[in-house]
Amino acid sequence: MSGHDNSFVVVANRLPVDLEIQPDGTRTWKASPGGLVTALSPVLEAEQGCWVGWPGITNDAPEPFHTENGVLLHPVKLTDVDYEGFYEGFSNATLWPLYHDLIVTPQYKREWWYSYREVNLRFAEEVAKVAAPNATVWVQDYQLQLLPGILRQLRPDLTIGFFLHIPFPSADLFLQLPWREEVVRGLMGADVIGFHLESNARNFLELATRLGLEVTGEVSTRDITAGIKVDGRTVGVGAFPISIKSSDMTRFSKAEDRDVAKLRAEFGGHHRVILGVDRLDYTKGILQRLKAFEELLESQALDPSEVTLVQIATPSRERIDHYRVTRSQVEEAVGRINGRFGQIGRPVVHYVHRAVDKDMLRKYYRLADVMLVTPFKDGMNLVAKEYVTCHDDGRGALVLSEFAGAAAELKQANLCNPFDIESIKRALLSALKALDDSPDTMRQHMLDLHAQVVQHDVDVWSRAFLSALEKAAKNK
Ligand code: ADQ
Repeated sequence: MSGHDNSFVVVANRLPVDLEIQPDGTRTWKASPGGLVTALSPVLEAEQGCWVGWPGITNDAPEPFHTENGVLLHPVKLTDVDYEGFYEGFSNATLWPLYHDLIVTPQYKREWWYSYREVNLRFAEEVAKVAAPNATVWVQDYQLQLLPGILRQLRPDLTIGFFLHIPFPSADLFLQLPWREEVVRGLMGADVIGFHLESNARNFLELATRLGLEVTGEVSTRDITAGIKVDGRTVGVGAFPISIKSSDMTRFSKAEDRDVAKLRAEFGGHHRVILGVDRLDYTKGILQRLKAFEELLESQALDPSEVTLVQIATPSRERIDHYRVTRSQVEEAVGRINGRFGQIGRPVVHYVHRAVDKDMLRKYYRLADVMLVTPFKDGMNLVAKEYVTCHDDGRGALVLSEFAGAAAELKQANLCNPFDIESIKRALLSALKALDDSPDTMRQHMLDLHAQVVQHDVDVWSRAFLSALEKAAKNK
């Protein structure tokens, strides 16, 4: 499947780069944040495909252009009104909380739904224009769930895959959605629908049954053995756990390891470094992990002269209320903990609120003795996979929420329940203690985690999905 002629098209809400206009009018492109871009960029580069998406600023859509890695980017214009209704509204204040098991209450607003419908139609029209005859189109994520259905009407020749990057909730929760039939009908336009986990896929099949559709087979991983019958065809449904391009992460040169040693010295030599890396999102449980750390300092289970917490948080969805509140709670907690336990010139929590470049991020992963990944709910969580990929040296420990999709694969992690502060505290303390008391066991755990991700990297994910899609296309 080679896409030079637009025979392979990926469509996602956002392009892999964001357009930024400087005060002097200069236009620059910057990598856009998040896990979807991390996972899909290598696939598009390998396929030399076309990527249709929003360029990250409103009211502007530059002409299509090629990236230096040979991917054709095809920008779709969104107005301020679209951005508010489709993106901030329906996608991120209705669907995001609903699909993350109501960590905050979803808002159901008709104007947002109309905007979601309209923008999905616009994306579909763009794709219908650019896709070659009989092309394969791979639609990404919750912002574009109506696209498969619209696209099938506009271009019945296309083979259409859909992948959901976030969890799919139980039918009981999903059925709250006032436009539930329309969303399911939209998804049913696909030939194959992929989720991260078998449990997500089973939730979807149960929903289909409850909406009166006929379901066949049982769900499996990296294959299509279950389906839903609709309009005389069968939509394949399966689990495809996403991953990262491990070759970008694994190998550390001597010079890089020297940089890591320097960083360690800056933190005070034998200090234990605990790390968090997240988009600043209320689903990621950043505040809970800070509170757990604070309580451990308070009870003197941790000594502030021996541990440092580094929290790197990328700005995200900053105009949405819950994100603003989360940011201010996190920043208040950082200030409070440093005020209580830090020394002048030696904070106990280091916090940055910006994106860090990948090379730097790798060094922090390599440095960290314990990685804290504590989301309340997460489709997969690539940060956990990135961390263990950086530890072919067998060093370090991963504290991982049971509610991250990654927990299904990363079984040797120190699992915790992020809703229970005591559980986060226990997992962190036992990871730190085990690093001292049973280094050989911890080393074996880390090497097993590392091998799991390296052997199931993003190529395994995309190949499995695309070959399932190809099979479905042949059987049409
Ligand atoms: P996200 O919610 O964005 O992804 P995640 O999977 O952890 O979450 O991916 C985040 C990505 O952003 C990682 O590649 C990480 O390195 C990068 N990142 C985070 N903070 C950063 C920082 N400060 N600077 C630079 N880079 C940073 C969504 C779903 C996940 C799912 C992915 C992929 O919510 O559950 O795993 O899509 O499907």
